[in-house]
Amino acid sequence: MNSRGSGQPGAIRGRGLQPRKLGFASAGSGIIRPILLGIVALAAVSCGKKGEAPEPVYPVPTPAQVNWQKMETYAFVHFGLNTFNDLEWGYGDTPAETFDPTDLDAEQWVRIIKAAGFKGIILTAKHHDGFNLWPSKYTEYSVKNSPWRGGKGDMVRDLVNACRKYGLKFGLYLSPWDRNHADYGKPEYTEYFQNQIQELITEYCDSIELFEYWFDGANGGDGYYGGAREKRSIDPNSYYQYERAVEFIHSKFPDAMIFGGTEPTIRWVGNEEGWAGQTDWAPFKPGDNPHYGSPDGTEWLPAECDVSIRPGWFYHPREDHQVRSLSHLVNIYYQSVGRNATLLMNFPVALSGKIHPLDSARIMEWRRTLDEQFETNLLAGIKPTVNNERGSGFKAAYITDGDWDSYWATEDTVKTGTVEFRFDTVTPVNRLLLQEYIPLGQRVAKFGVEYLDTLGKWQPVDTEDTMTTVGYKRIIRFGTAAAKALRVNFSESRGPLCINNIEAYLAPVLMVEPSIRRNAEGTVFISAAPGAEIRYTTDGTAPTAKSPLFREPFGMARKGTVKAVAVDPTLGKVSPVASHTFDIPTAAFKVVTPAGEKAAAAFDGNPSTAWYLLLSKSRELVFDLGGTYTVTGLTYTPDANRWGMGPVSKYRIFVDGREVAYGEFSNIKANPIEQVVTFAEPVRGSRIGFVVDATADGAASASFAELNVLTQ
Ligand code: FUL
Repeated sequence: MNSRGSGQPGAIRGRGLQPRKLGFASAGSGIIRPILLGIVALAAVSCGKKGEAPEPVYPVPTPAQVNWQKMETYAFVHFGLNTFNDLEWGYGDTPAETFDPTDLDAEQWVRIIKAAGFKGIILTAKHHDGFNLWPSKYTEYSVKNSPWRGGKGDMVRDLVNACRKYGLKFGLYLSPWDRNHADYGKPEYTEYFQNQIQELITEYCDSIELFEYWFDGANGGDGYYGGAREKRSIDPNSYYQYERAVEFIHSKFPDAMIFGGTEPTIRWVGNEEGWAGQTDWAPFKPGDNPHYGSPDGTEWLPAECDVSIRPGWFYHPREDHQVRSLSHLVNIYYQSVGRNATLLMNFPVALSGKIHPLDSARIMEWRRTLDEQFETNLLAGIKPTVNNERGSGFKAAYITDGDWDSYWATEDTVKTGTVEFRFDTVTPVNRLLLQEYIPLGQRVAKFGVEYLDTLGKWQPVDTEDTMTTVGYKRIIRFGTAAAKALRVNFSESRGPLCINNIEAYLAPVLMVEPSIRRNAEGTVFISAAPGAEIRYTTDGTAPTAKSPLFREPFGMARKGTVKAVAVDPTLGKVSPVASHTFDIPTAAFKVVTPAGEKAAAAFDGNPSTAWYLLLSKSRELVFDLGGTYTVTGLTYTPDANRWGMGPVSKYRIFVDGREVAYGEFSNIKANPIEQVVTFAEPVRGSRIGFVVDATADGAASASFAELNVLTQ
């Protein structure tokens, strides 16, 4: 999550998921309660079936943890002083007066988030900078001292009202670390922190269900601290008195999930990219890798994948072109919800106080795509055959009856099993969704999936997914199989199998246009969404589903245009056309100045790599073309990675020492994309000079992700 993690062995860096007091230590209600609840829940489960339900395989979830996991996806909103100061972590001295959204509309957030299928919203009520989005009675550093609505605004209240109006669950993020507060690090701050938790819970959540409280794990360090401007460190396990906070939260909202702190009921997955391990156990013990958990975990701590729809958590205009792609966001769904975790998707609310249109458009594309991919359950109503049944109360038919609480179970001595689904006709299929009945614990440790092909032979599905754990939900993607039947072989489990749901789908291939690139050697690479065929042309004509099939990278060390489409081989759908015009290959380019530099990353055809020109060494990059050409211009791409720097803003260009162009890339800081310079007239030459007169951010080095020449 961040470099400020506790860093202690076994602790979860940056999230403060400290080794929790295990067993029945005097941990207060924090630990005993979930276990007691879990036992009560199990009693209900086991008495509700004919015959005996399998013994639970501990640890097991509380009913509240089960209901939370059933939410599957919910939203994060980062909004505050950082938004108006282009920051991710405010130092604590940012003037409250800079908080001034022009058109704040929490209902717009809620409408978009609900329409995209998310079940709740967690708001950063106070981030590390200490600025409060509600007019707290405990501090002046809040919206009440901002120009927004003349100091009468209340962001938390607006969002609670919007959530209540549209039926969305509400969650609170309250950064324990406060870089503004003069008393941070002293006992007085702990009281302030506790008071604010109580203030938010009692005065804002009286009319809405609080589903999650988020204690950020970033802790301690340098900050403004009322003007002290110093470094302050604390022991998060004791200083914030999390047990006290959780006791209060659960006194009002017993089912609220706690993220972070010393009494968590869920765990951070361990990254900010939105993926859980392919093997992902909800059972967890201190020292486990949070991406995976472990089968001998002592507590039920399911993983939460938090990720932002853009590179940053807060809004930055320069990231408008970096909203995650549709295929990336779809992949995040499969790698979080499809791997026994939940997805907490962040929306950095823009300067207006609304979710940016690019973000809302992309997340609605995501929603439509997922609805398409999971439109028709091909196993609905099919009664599977199994190798073993525990009795009529746990029969195989429960796997496809659509009732989450009915499940197939094997006898106590049977920890492996095969479930077979027969189709009436040959059925194309490429997704399998499996669920375990987690109130009895997480069991499956390994499984396999086969299909009966048209020749009557069982074949393993063609997948890159590792088929180990299942848990609440596991979704396997595989090459479209023409199946007469499907078979799941559960080969390892921690106890008798308890499978409550299996579904299968034919997900259409994602019809996003392919990406085309060429490396320095002139080799062309084309990629598209999984399962797509790629059809392409190299003569500039528009490709169709009948154009040549792209099977492997091919050489094109010449000028030319490659066009490509993705084709769904089952449904015949064709994506929009991708097109890339390549000029002379860069393999022959040789850097002359700075001497000794190769600047390979500037000429490798891969915009995600970049070379930096140290301006104190040389303000000019001179390179030889390896031949004489009629040059008409060039293209320049700065380093556009999240922490990329040094985009060139002012430049001059020379051909064989003669200045042929100069100018500025005026919006390059906000939009660091490929820039095209066209010369007033074509120039014959063999040596290009690119002089950096300024970088947009004043960096000491200028970044070159790509540099190409345009020739006649
Ligand atoms: C991290 C914070 O430091 C980030 O700013 C962000 O709030 C993320 C969700 O959690 O610990």
